[in-house]
Amino acid sequence: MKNQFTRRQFLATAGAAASVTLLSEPLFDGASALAAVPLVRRDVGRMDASDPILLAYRKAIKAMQALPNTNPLSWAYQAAIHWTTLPGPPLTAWDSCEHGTPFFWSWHRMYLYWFERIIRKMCKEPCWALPYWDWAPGTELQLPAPFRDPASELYTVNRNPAMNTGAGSLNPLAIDIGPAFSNTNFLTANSLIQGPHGSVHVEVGGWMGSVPTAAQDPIFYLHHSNVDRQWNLWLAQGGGRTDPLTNATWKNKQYTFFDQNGAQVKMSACQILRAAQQLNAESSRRAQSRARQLPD
Ligand SMILES: [Cu+2]
Repeated sequence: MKNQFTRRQFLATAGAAASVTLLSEPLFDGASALAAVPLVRRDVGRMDASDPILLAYRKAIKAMQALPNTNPLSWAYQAAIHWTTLPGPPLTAWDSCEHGTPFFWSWHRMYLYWFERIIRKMCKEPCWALPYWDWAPGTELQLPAPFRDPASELYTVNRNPAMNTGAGSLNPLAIDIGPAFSNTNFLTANSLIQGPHGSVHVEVGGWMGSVPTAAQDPIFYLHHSNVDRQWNLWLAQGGGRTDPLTNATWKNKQYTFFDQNGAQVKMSACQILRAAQQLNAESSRRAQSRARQLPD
């Protein structure tokens, strides 16, 4: 089962070593008067295929697919940062996903952080935010309909055919998030959530069913947007649930990504712990710069 998603654990290795530049701008802006225009990650189950967010995502995918694999902003390169089957020695940051480790939630949050910025740039929609696929027992068990249209950039034939026709749906028993949510220890919950997460991968199948190909499927990012949301929902339950801030290794281990300009950046978990505020800080910055660009 090497390279196949299972319900629990996936392989992981260190990413390729490389020299990188440090982030040059702060990630936290704090409150702003313009934060009244919040940037929100929305539920894809409440969107139809003509939703501007999905149209913009399609536009970005198309633009990224047109770039060569060696360009960090290309669809193939971004997917390869998770893991890849592309031939040749891995390029910077390829094959770096964390599964079966304490860094599962945090690494994937960093990955989405930069992916979201790249999509904004590629679709030229500064207020774009990644939707989430709210899979959980009793919610959205079918693959979201806009991802099942063969004419769309959101579609790939490389899935379980029944999921692609809409005839198939996720097995509620396999995607039970209850055990992860009821546990109050971060590292245990971070481990347990990988079970239902892996089941979604397996049941969507095709590219999604295998670590080296999973991130080529456009639904991957909405799936992980939901996993990311689950981290916040887990914390919001309280009862002693906290991020492991006393664990220096967990907080400070650095990973390499690329920003929206294709420049290497390093990031660690302690930089992405205020997800909602960071999304809104971004919105404020964008709104301000948009206002400055308006002709009158
Ligand atoms: Cu995953």
